[in-house]
Amino acid sequence: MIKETAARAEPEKLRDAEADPLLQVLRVLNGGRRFLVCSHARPDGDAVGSMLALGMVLEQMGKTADLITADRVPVLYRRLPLAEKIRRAERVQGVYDAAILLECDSVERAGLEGLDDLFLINIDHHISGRPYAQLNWIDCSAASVGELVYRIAGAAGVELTAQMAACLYTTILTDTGNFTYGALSARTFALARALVLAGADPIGLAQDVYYSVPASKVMLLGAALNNLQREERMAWLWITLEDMARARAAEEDCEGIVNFALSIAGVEAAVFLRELPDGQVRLSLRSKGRVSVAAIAEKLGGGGHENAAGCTLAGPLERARQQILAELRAAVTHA
Ligand SMILES: [Mn+2]
Repeated sequence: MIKETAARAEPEKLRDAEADPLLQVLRVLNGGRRFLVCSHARPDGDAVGSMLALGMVLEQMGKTADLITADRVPVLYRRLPLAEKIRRAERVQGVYDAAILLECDSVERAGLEGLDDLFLINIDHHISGRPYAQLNWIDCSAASVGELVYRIAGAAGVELTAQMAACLYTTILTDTGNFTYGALSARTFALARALVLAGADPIGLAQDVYYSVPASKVMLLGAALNNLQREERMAWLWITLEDMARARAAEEDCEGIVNFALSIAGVEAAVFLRELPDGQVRLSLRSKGRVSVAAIAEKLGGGGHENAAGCTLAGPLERARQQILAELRAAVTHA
């Protein structure tokens, strides 16, 4: 490739190095040799895509990067370039100059043992993001944490390869629900354009995510829709352990089911409840309009974005359902 025509992420404007978290991150990356890149347990498209892209950025910078998650990469994202580089582990071992945690609102969220002894860099775009690390960069205006990785690439001056662009495009595609929600702005589309120009294939990537769904997921959706209930501006649906077994479903098959409840006209808040093997209940909360599900999730020990959040409640399912509906009812009434 001719150097002059190589795609690059937009370079950042002149910035105050002391105050600027991006430049602080870059300084640590420039100063080190070996890095650990992690994201949250049960990784989603943003987690996987941004980990892979950051790994590529570091490699171009002449660094070594180990990519580790607590749970395996979901089937939908295994076709991303170099997805096989992400290793599943329960604990991290080895000597690293820093561990970069992508969209984890706490060290625990990574689900990995052994992170506490490392120099931690926390890069997040969630409203529930907390400055728990030695270095924190939390920007809620980013549509995906991949957008922040793109800015690292720009600041580092590395070449925006087609593989990197594909991973970053997927982070935006999935975190905005196919460009329909989240921190979506003209800037998001400008970024998507830059990534397509750099070689991301928007049709192919959308087909990998939205039209390559395992049959088990569609079966599970059927069971969930069978349990769909509505009360004025709220809708909810749930899955029992028995539903999971009958559909031969994996945990990742639950992703996105809540959106079907939210898609109903006139519904402003939706929740998907899932019975966990340990008896607890996992909740995915979504809203459109003014209802903040982040506030509700945080109150119940979880976190997330204004319109997309989650938390885990004590079981049984019926009790968790009553609890969340009471919270949602209050929030919808006051919104
Ligand atoms: Mn994200």
